Amino acid sequence: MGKGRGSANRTLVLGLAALIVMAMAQPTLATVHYATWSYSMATWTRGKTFRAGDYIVFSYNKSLHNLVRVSGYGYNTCTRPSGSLAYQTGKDYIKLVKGANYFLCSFPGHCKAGMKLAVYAY
Ligand SMILES: [Cu+2]
Repeated sequence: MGKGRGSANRTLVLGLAALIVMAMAQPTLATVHYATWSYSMATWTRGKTFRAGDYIVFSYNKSLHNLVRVSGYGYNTCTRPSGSLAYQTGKDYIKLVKGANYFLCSFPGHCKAGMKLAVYAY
């Protein structure tokens, strides 16, 4: 009798411990950041914190702009690698990867006019 109860208590304690560990392991919820994709992106990241798995929703007029994920080189030189994918829905949901994330608009002259974004996600 006593032995059975002790075993049940041990099971309960282990179960609670497992629940606590699972609760602590829960990832924090992703944040969705909203951006109006424009020529003045230089200060958009100011005061914001980005984490890997967060989303940026880029809103823009799809007949005037697009969105291309590029490398640091592409960002610095405003060049789009040939064959790279362009998002062009006018409301693109982009998931951030850990580290640097670079974007530009590949319409002629737009990137050099400021339509580019560098986001560092932790
Ligand atoms: Cu553009």
